[in-house]
Amino acid sequence: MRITVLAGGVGGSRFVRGVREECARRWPDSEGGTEASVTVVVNTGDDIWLSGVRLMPDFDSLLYSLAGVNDTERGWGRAGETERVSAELREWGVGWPWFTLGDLDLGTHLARTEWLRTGLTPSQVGERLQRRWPLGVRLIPATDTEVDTYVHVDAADLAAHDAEPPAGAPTRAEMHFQEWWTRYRATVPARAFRQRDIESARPAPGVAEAIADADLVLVAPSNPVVSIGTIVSIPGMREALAATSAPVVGVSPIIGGKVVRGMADACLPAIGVETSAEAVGRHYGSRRDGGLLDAWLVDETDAAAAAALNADGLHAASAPLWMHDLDRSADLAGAAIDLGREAGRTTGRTGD
Ligand code: FO1
Repeated sequence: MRITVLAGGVGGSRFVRGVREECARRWPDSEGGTEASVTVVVNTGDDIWLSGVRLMPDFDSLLYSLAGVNDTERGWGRAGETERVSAELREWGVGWPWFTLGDLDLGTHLARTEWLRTGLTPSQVGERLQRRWPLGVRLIPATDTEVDTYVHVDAADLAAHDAEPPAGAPTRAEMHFQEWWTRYRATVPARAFRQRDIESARPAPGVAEAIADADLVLVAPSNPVVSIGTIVSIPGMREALAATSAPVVGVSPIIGGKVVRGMADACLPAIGVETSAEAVGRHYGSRRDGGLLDAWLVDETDAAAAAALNADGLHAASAPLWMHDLDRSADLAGAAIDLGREAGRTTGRTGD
């Protein structure tokens, strides 16, 4: 069984741990792992150069979480972290005072930056990083091109947070996604999201094959705008998803009109999509209408959305989406795998 998952960071990490666990239950190997192969195509739109190092937050969230060395409270960074270097950087005025680079985390960024400087690509660096811990799944950055996300805001909205802009200042401002999220906590209304150089990006080596050869493609409950949106905006990605014989099953990141984690509700208005399981399902669209999905999984509290979507030709079902613990995450992954089987039967795409 070959499963390919499109995922961002925090929501994606919990979901991918569930997929790995459920695969070990359904297709066990002799070492307590799984014979199934799971490939995760990881969002790179959150990536940033900061304090002289390259950060890949969503990749690192998945790496640390799947390796079991992640800080489970904060949802990012390493467990048992210290911040001595970060305090020194603040003293020197290097980097962002509102953005903490932990000492262990800096080890990862320094290793990545060194390997990039010797000429390795981000996907080759990713392959090196995951050699250290046997994750049981393969992580691939969605593209080897730097496609950092910038957020466009109105200068007037920004002024509400900062000093008065000088007279004649432009009415529009833009900032890196990480500043919008970590400094302003997504409270400055986002008017648009733009990934730098995305038009010249291509899926990283192995990504198109992982989609083409999959028996099932899963779209994790990650941010539909800046995570899943970035991945599918990479030229060639939508074509690969349209062409695969595998069913494509998405999991809603919105439950009962509320975002599960992160800031999807602060991103969706910028693309004119309501914060609901139904609206995001319609936004992704059904594959036979040129969209992404063969099926869409919503929470039981959104069962009415499933009925409405089924009536409109998008195969939808409901299941418990809250990933309170590993068991619940595995159950959710199982529901998505079963929905893929069902969808495969109706669309004739079974991935085999
Ligand atoms: N998020 C924060 O809210 N504050 C931070 O200081 C912060 C530091 C940080 C350092 C490395 C890294 O990989 C992630 C970090 N994050 C921080 C989380 C990051 O903004 C998120 O992981 C995603 O980019 C947003 O989904």
